[in-house]
Amino acid sequence: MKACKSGIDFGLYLVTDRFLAGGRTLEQVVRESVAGGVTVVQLREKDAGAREFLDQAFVLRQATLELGIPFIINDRVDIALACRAEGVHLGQEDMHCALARRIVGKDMIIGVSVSTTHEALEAEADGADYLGVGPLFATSTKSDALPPTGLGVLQSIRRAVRIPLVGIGGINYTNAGDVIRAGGDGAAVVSAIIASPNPEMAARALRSAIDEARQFRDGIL
Ligand code: TZP
Ligand code: MG
Repeated sequence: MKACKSGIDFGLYLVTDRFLAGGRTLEQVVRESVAGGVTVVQLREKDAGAREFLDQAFVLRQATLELGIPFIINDRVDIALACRAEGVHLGQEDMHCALARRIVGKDMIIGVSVSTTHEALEAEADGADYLGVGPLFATSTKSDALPPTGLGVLQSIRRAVRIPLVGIGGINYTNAGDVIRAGGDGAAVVSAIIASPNPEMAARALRSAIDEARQFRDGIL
C-alpha cells in the first residue's frame, strides 16, 4: 500500500447514495460494508439541502468514528468542516481545490475528481491529497457522468502525478483488480455495495479482488 500524507488506506472507498439503499439507512449499509472491508466512506448527497445533508453527516461521522474509518464529504467544504470530517471531495465544477485548501487548512484531506491528465496535474499542483479518476467504466449511478475513460487514462495519470489515485465508475468485483493493476491505489464504488442485498458480502468480494491485485503488484504473490 502506498502511504500518503494522512496514512489513509484508499483500497475500498465507499461513496453513498441513499436512493440505492433500498429502504435501509445509510448508517446500516455503512456499518455492514465496513465489516466487509470498506476502508473509506464518502457521504454524497446530491439532492439534500444543507440541514438534511448535515443531519446525515453527523450520523455517519459518529458511525465512522466508532468504526475507525476516515470520513469524507462530497462537494461541501462547509459541511466537511461542520461535522469534522477527515476530508472533502471536490468535482471539476465545485470550489477550486486551491481555494478549498485555504479554507480547510493543511490537515484536511482534499480529493478531486479528474478525467484527464491535465486535470490531474492541476489538482496536484493545487494541493489535492488524492484524485478520483473516472468514470472508468459505464455507470448509471451518476446521471451527468462523462463517457467512460477506460483504464488507459488511469495509467497515464499514474505516470504523471505522485498522489494516491482512486478509480471510480462502474467498478465491481470482476474489474476492481484491473483498476489496481492499472495504477489505482483503490477503487471507489457506489452501486456495487449500496444496492447490494448484502453489503458486507459485496464489500468482502471487492476487497479480496483488490487485495489480491495489490499483492501481485507489490510482488508478494
Ligand atoms: N463519479 C464518477 S462515476 C460516479 C461518480 C460519483 C458514480 C459511480 O457509481 P457506480 O455505481 O460505482 O458506478
Ligand atoms: Mg462535486
